[in-house]
Amino acid sequence: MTFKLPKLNFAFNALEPHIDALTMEIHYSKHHAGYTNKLNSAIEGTDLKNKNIEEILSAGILSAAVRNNGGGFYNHCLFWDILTPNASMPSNTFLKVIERDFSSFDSFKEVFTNAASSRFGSGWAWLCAKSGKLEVCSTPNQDNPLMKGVGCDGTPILCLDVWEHAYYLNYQNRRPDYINAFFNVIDWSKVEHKFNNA
Ligand code: MN3
Repeated sequence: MTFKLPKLNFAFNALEPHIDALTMEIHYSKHHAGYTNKLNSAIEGTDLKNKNIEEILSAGILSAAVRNNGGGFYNHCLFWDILTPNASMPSNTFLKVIERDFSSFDSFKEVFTNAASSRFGSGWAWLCAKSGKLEVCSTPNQDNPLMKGVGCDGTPILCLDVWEHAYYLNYQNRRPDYINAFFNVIDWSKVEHKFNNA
């Protein structure tokens, strides 16, 4: 298939002040578009052309071009999907799942924040569903839990981009401030929906 940049559910400036409009615009229309176009070039004329993105990423040994651009395509699709200008807390039902697996929402927040802040260099922090349970992990570069051997598995249901391109214009070196702001723009109903479908 030919992969397409998904439509954003919000305007570039809708997540301000947590994520600024210029960062959103460049991130979506340059970075994500770039991964999408390069993924399409990388799979052209190969067997991967018949597969969906989940099948491609979980296929095993991937070329650097497919791994980096396929990961970049998938990761940003999930990231945009779980962001919203109308954030709220998790539902009572999902809060119970979070409390069961992390003891409290605050301690989930702490575990996720640690994963995102301790990722050296560029990468992602993840919340995954694995056998009905929640797990947090992180990956380097554009790797993700669908890939084999990344030390992180399960079905991704929430993610945070900690590449500098995701925050540097507004936060410069202050990655912890960006991570903290992220909690103000999470669409928990989407995350819960993805958990239930995992
Ligand atoms: Mn990015």
